[in-house]
Amino acid sequence: MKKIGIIGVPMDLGQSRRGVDMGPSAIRYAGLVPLLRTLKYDVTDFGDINVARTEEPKQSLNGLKEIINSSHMLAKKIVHIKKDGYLPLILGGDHSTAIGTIAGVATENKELGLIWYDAHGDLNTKETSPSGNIHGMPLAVSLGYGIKELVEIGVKTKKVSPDKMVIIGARSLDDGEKQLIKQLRIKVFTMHEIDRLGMSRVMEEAIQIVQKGTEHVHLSLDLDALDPLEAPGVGTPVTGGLTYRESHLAMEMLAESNIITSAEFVEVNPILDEKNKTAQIAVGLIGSLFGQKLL
Ligand code: HAR
Ligand code: MN
Ligand code: MN
Ligand code: MN
Repeated sequence: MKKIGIIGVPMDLGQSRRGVDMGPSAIRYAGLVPLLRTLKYDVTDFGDINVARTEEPKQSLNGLKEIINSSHMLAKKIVHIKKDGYLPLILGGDHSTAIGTIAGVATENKELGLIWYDAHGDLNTKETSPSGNIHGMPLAVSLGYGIKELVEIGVKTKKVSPDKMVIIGARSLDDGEKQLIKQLRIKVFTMHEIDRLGMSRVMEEAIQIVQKGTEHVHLSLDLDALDPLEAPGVGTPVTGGLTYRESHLAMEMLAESNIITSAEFVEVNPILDEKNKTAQIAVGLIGSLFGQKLL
């Protein structure tokens, strides 16, 4: 039986709206573990990373120290459960949690494929960020750009190569992010490409790119990739997003391709949600990712 190890990261210091720290609880309450067990997985919930609490007023690079610490803890925990044969499934928390997740799943000698499913690029550095919020920076950090203490977490500084990753669902990119995308030639399926090609073709192309020459593929799914009409419980909603069905199709195609070796679901904010709807969507998507079928 395949083993899945769940780790929660109750982190809300990477952005300015409180409540996303309750995301891991909301996703658990929406029935994650029982669902994975009906899908015949051996599931262990390893609980939450101990994220430092602070009620300090928000400033630029708020929470940096705490994010560095919790990212180290998360990366270490992931390395440990991977050694024990678990597929790591991380529950956020804001997207700054991806810094620790990717540091934990990236290994020294094997290249990591990466799917970044998000309305945003999260490719800012301290210099390009319009907000100073660290949840807008984790993809840049994983590519080796940004604050040194964050880039240096884990076994190597550059965890992902630009040619082994894709961004899906982007519709809010800052100027500095656009520049980095062009400079590194990152493949971005914006909403425009998804409208034109359809999700089926986009996923076929994405799977080709991320699995080339790799044995590890990580999915980083930010719930704000979905349209806020369907998934309202997120801190930085952007209209014109992916539908529920497109997102399920994407997960179903990943399940069929059998390439995913780790995943994270982030940015669920129960305070902004409607009756835990967004957490329920997250659980449904996780179900599809792990092989749940309609028939
Ligand atoms: N790009 C903006 C910034 O850097 C907004 C980032 C919002 N990020 C997330 N993660 N919700 O995708 O501040
Ligand atoms: Mn052990
Ligand atoms: Mn994000
Ligand atoms: Mn986002």
